[in-house]
Amino acid sequence: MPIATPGGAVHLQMALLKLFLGALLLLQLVLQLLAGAADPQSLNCPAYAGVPGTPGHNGLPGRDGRDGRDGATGPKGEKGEPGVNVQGPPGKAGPPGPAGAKGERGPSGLPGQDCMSDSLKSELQKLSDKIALIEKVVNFKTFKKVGQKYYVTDDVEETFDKGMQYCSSNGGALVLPRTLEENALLKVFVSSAFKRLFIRITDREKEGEFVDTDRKKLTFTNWGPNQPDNYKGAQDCGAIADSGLWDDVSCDSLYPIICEIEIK
Ligand SMILES: [Ca+2]
Ligand SMILES: [Ca+2]
Repeated sequence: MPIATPGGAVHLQMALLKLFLGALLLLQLVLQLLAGAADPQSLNCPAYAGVPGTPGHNGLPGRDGRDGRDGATGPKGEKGEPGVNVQGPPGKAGPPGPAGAKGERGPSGLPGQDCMSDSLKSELQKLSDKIALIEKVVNFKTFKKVGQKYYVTDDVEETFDKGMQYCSSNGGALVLPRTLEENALLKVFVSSAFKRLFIRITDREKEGEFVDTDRKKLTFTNWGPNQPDNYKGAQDCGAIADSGLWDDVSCDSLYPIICEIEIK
């Protein structure tokens, strides 16, 4: 037995080292088996991962993604510098200025075109004339309608000729009854003081032949008994009494004047 020699001691140390390394390998194997029992899939994996390979090359860039949603509105930017030689939009209209001085009168224009028909103008003129006459009628103290005529009076007392003028200037004529009805109506104007009033007939042209002042023959008369008698040779104008009967009287007598105004 070479155990007690120095060379034998070296061989013993080497043998113990191999035994220790073998124990370590055995221990590692046992530990791997225990780990494999906990993860059955690892039984098929190699027990040693090996040395890591070299990194692969970078792949090709991916496709562009879709556009994202609009972000929030950013803060207002700073005011820009004023433009150079660029005109901006017109500003708001200012308040109206003070009125200017009145201009001079312009020249007269051409006469306007008359677009109213002659018949319409005629109707308007008739209407205007009627209104004017009715205004005159109602201005009299007393007026009474007789057909298309009005008997009017302001209790004026005049001679025959002045009475004729008075009625004419008022748009009418001295009265002359042409029917018994008109005659009856006219007598109510006769005042008790005068007992008579003038009617528009005369025989100045030919004594005893009474006509109206237009020299037209009378179509209606209502003479009293023995009239006209041309009393004292000085009765050339007609009158009507309160009885309604006619008489010839002096043209210079003063009697109430009744006018008739015809409204056609
Ligand atoms: Ca006479
Ligand atoms: Ca008489």
